[in-house]
Amino acid sequence: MSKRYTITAALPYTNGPIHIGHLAGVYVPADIYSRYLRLTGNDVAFICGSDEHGVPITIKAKKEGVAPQDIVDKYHEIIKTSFEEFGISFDNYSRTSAKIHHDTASEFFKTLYNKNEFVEEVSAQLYDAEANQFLADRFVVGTCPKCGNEESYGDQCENCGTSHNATDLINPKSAITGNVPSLKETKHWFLPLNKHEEFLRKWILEGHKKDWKPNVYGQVKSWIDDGLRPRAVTRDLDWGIPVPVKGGEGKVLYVWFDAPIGYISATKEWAAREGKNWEDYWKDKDTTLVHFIGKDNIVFHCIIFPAMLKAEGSYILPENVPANEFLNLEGNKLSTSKNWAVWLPEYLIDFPNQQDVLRYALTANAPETKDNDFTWKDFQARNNNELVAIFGNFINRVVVLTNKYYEGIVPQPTDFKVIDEDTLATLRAYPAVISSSIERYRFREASQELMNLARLGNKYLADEEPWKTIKTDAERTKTVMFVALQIASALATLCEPFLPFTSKKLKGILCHSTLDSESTWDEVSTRKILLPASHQIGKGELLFSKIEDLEIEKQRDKLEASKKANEAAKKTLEPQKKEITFDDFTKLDIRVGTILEAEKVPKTKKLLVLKVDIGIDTRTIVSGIAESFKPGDIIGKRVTVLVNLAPRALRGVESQGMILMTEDEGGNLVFVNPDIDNVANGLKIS
Ligand code: B3M
Ligand code: ZN
Repeated sequence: MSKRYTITAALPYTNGPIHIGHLAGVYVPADIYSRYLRLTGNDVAFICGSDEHGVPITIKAKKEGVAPQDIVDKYHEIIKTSFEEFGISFDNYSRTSAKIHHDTASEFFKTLYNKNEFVEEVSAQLYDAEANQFLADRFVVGTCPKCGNEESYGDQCENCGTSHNATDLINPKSAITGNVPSLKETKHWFLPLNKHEEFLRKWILEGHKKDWKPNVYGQVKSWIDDGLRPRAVTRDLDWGIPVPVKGGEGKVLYVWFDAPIGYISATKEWAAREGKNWEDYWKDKDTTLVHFIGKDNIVFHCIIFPAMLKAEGSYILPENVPANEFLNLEGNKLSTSKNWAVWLPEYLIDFPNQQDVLRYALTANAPETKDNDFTWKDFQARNNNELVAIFGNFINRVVVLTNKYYEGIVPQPTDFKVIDEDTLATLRAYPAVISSSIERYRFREASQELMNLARLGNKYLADEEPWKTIKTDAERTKTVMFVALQIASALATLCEPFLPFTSKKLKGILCHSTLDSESTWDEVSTRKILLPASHQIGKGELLFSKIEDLEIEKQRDKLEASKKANEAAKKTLEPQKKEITFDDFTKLDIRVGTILEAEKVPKTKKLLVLKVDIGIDTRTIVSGIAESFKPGDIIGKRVTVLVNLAPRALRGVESQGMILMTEDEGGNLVFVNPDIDNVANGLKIS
């Protein structure tokens, strides 16, 4: 029975191109699912678009010295084009800078505001006085209060997935200047998640225990069990959707408030274009809503967005959120900023017309239940040993022999033996087998079942040996080739969600379009005959070709090069700071000194307490260098000291200055010291 589905795929941030991690985690499974639903006769809106707000984009723009709009325009085009070329069959790929989205998100905010669903509160937020800016989200890094990861962002820890408020971070530091932020009061609107806790508990913990993936359910449960707190949904930033209510001047919506609404605005845009009613896809209880996301997005899609939808009141909630785990690359975490990735646009150039190879390799090795590793060797093996040796080989034999023996005309079968009947019966079971895996979001398993169908074909040919019987038993050969052609036709239909380009090519070879009617997914089970006798098929054409070692080596060299470039980039220099006057400079009192004593500050990892002779006196300085130097090794070291820095207490010890440090080639801390020894302590640096 035809049903209506709204399928969403996480909106990628437009701060870089798409890589294999995004594809394996979100877009390939979402595309398989959507294509499958369409093939089985459902009404599908497969929705995505660019996520163009948020701090990562501002940071990228700052780094490149351009406006955020330039960054999003550039990557929106790159991402959209590469998805199209890769065969991701979105019904609409929109963007959150579109007017329709700004309007939709503003309206949504106003509705919640008018319903009193927000808590308005003035609170102290992290502020970087030098940058003259509040430090929201990725503008601040610090230690995660939950797992201790020292590089957690203000809104989320990428290590443990926890989402928190920036003020929860331990030892926060500005990502802009590196400064320790101060606190400054500012007004924000908070979504009181605590108010929705009961509903979330019932809806997910009681309602979806069985059908949600254990990794998703487990994460959600632990958050709810920890107790939900209000989350700010506005920010003091200048890039984003302006807060549309009084008092919101100069503030924007939190990117995670506006981005999921992007699914709704993209659906509206599509519906207007197609003459449909968007509300059918978001407000009709009979519509099934499914969000495809990566595991770092779980809290936003399972807790925050549903709470927003619930608070608004007129929307349906997701039926499932089949989040994947992460894909690593050759043993290391994928990273846009570290350029450790296989980028989709580059893949499309390096492997022209081989979209399906990557689709298959990523599906067969999808990180569905745990993090997985992509290796170029595995990619090569999936292609050479499965796509070429099993699928391609079977099709090639069937097509070549049909052309050779019967000039491409499907022969009339005669007597079916048990093996023929059994093979056809097994074939007819495949749609249900593959469906069952897909409907449970087990795409790896589904792809393996598809390959098993090709294996069935190969085994059948190997057992029946038509190339031998053609010399001895013409009638038997006809039946065997007829059966083999039915398998080929079934493969053409059933591979479509996974290998859409191959499906198209294969349907072309088998001339599906000249059939009275092509069998649907379900009819592969129910129709007795998929390719009738007398049907003319076309000439053979290779579906897949072997990938040689050389090509794989090239890709590995590329990764090696990006590793080196990344290391070099680490050493690229920070841009010059804001100009200062000579007077500013003369305020600094920097002198030569000698370290006389050094000791670890108890219970700290990084801190040493030093006694330093700076000529005018001997003073105590606490320095964060304990991970780089043993106390005993630095006694007697000549150092350069900023001596008139206001004293401050670090772990209960008053520090009366700062030792100047820099890094060597390998990124290790080193002292900045006079280059000859006979410089007296206390001499000023000028
Ligand atoms: N832009 C986050 C990400 O790429 C993101 C998803 C938004 S979905 C509404 O991880
Ligand atoms: Zn953490």
